[in-house]
Amino acid sequence: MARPTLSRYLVEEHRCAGCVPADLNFLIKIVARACLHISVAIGKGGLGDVLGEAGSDNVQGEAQKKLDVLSNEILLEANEWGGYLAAMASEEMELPHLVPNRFPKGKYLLTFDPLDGSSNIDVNVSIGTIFSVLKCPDNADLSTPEAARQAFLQPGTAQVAAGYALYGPTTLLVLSVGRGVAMFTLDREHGQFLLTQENVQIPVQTKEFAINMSNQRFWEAPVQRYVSEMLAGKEGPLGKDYNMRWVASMVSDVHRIMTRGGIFMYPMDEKVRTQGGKLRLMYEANPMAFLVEQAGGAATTGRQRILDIAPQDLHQRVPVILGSREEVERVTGYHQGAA
Ligand code: AHM
Ligand code: MG
Repeated sequence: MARPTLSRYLVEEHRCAGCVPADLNFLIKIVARACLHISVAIGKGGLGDVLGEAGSDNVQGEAQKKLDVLSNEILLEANEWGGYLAAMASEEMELPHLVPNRFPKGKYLLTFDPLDGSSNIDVNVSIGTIFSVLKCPDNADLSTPEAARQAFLQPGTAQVAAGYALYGPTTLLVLSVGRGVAMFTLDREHGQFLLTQENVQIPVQTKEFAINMSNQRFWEAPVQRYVSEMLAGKEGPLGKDYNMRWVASMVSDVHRIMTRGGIFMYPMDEKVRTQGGKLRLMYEANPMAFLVEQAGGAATTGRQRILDIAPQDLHQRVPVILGSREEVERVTGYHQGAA
């Protein structure tokens, strides 16, 4: 039997669980199409004018790559006319992008990191797009981009869908509409995403961890303890040998965990303390935490479930510890013990 397309998957999810209304279905398909276009742009590499610096900084003060800017534009243009969105927010824009008045407005909000893993763009290592969908509150003030910020400040538990596209040897779309996680592979010949795995489950235990070890001297005591116990291997208190991986593209590191388990940590450390952490809550931590929980894993800051955080700011940063449930619970327990 032919593999179901993304469109068919969404229709069937609606039919059996009612969780994908027509406008959400449309939204997800347009995001997927934008990801296909981003994938094509990335694939041009040195043959197109897509590599290198854009010559500008984003709101976080980070130098933007040409592909960061291009991916942001592709997502904005693709999504603003469809009538299902009220506004969009992105890592690359200080303020929300309101749907222009010439288009109808809808009931959803979309946030995204258009191209995650920017430091890997020019070295041909896998990168991705992360997105999250929220409902726009009925009484939201969308009169100006400044006012619209407030509408986005909802906890991760309010997400109605989240996903990522991974631009690797194959382009994948990994999606949850709140009933488990499904993976789709881009069929490049036909330009469509086909279902390749349903009901993704993250193994509860793991022997693989992902952390940027160069930050070791900045970590807090609970993470120091956990990593030193893992490094002690079979002879240590955890009684097993661990392996380490760090791609430095969150999408790739999370995808590995989705596929074969593991724990990913970008914890609080002294280098990032004043800004609250490294990764952004609204378009990195929340969508990934939603997907990981939907796949049976766990996601915390070490001190709190990520999806329960009440956001204070659109570009808020948080510590992130996610993946195989028992390992996340262990390191979260070390934080509680330390407190
Ligand atoms: P970006 O959105 O600007 O690419 O930054 C986020 C990335 C994550 O993908 C990755 O986990 C992390 O930053 C890597 O950070 P580091 O370079 O400190 O290891
Ligand atoms: Mg990012």
